[in-house]
Amino acid sequence: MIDLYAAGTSNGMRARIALEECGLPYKFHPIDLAAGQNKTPEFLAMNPNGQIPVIVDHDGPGGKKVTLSQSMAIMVYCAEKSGKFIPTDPAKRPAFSQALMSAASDMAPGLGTIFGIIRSKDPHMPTAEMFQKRWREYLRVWDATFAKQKYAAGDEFTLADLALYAVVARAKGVVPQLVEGLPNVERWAAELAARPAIQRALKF
Ligand SMILES: N[C@@H](CCC(=O)N[C@@H](CS)C(=O)NCC(=O)O)C(=O)O
Repeated sequence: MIDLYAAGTSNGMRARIALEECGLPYKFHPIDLAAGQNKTPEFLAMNPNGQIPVIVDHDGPGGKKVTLSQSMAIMVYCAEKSGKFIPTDPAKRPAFSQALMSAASDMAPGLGTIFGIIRSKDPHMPTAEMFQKRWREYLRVWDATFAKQKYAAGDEFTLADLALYAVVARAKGVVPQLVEGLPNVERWAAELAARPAIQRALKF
């Protein structure tokens, strides 16, 4: 059994989507960030950064307990544990890594930066607009990619789709104009939104 500590942010969504899609049994512990439940001594013992998501797998490799933070590390852990969503064909791995890293290092931090600025007490709008323009440009490139191929890393559905979807779904929920008018992204996102595991995962 795996314990999941998360909230309904894009990083929290990623961890829960991975657990659901990989079919790993887990117990969900909602963490109220506004109430500071991520800064208690018990939580900091699991992740000294005081951030969600965290998983505790009581039956990790060798039967040992594994405590893990970082949404992408959790996604990869779940994929490896279940043997799903990572291409086994070495020829497909470079495109897979590229797509996964785009979701991890461009899309997710970019969205976090935009949210941080627009939710601040005195938002500096030129900076917000600069990051929104950059994020939108990343997504426009994704739209062109989805015009040529069905999934993020090619013709195979992978962890990169799941990682990217959490960010796109979260952006759509908070700043809908960031994702509007990109028909290929919309087609891809609609397919993922219809997956029962994703629907279960997003009920925070
Ligand atoms: N790189 C980390 C980022 C985690 C993160 O930023 N978590 C946010 C919610 S999305 C959080 O817990 N924020 C509360 C805080 O920093 O106090 C990951 O991918 O898991």
